Amino acid sequence: MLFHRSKRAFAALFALLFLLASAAQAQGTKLPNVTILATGGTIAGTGATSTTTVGYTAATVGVQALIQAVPEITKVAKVSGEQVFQIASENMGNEHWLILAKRVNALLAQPDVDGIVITHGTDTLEETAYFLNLVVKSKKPVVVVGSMRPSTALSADGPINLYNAVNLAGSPSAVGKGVLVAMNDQIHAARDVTKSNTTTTDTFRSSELGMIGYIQGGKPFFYREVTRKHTVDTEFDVSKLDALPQVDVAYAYANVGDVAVKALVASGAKGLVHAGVGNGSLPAKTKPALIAAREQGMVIVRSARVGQGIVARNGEANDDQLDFVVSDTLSPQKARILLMLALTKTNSTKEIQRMFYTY
Ligand code: DAS
Repeated sequence: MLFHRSKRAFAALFALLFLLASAAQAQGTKLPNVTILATGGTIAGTGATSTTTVGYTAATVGVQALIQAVPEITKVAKVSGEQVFQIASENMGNEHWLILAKRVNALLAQPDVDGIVITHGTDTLEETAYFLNLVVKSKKPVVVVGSMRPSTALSADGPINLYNAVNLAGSPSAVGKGVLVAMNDQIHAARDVTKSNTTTTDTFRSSELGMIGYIQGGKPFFYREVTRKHTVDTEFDVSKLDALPQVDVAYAYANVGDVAVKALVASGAKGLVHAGVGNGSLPAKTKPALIAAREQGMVIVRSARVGQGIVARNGEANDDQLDFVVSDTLSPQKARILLMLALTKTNSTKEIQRMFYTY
């Protein structure tokens, strides 16, 4: 009798241990839930032949086909896909950004979404990434990815870039890092990355400020943190916005006049970024138009076309006297994004300058 009881007790104990081991094993290999939001670009592009790496058509392959082309991603994440847009990113606009940002925030608020990958054209990828860096309200990873060769090309870089991006978006080490750009086995912070070459696969660079990590064998390795505020720490909220203020960029060069500045002012811009030569210098033929614009209430940001370095306040112009803002190290195209969002909060140049030293 005693033997039979102990036999039953042993069997029950074994069954319990087996269940616990299975649960632990399942927990240990629980795949992250990653949503892929597809917007178009070369990563979704097709060319006439396998050697067509320029002159292809961007934004033709749908999100499900992108996912099916890389079955390996189903081994590293539970992936779902949404086709948010299907455009070449030179056509990305403020209205697209607002739709995308609201969808990203809605998804990240769901407990069953661990991270998001956004497939995107490379031409304005850095701008979308920076915009999202300022308006996403979650610490969960958001990874923007593209490719320089269409999906039909020899050695297309899209599949491995997508595989890396999904791994990164599902990685706990990417939590709280801000919006990331994953290209060419590298991890870049949204604020400092830029497309630096028209066609090569290593085009995305963070140059002097440096990328923040690598992806090797599908695993992210981080080596630095960004110092500027992003995502949950920003003061910007687009959830109730249907439009963004018009902000444009005027480019400086030898012999430039004031035609472009005057035209942008006349078009109703609320803010103007001047992509100055050198340290954000203002050509004599342009300066009076910028001063007049400021006197009409436009906020003027002095940026620089050179690509690296700090635009010094009161350096090449008396910003205190002119009541101009300087862009710090932000490129003209990213200074435009921050100025647009700043103008949704304030017109105070003092406040806006603080924002340029904060984000
Ligand atoms: N036209 C480019 C774009 O969509 C193609 C690309 O590089 O993604 O940004």
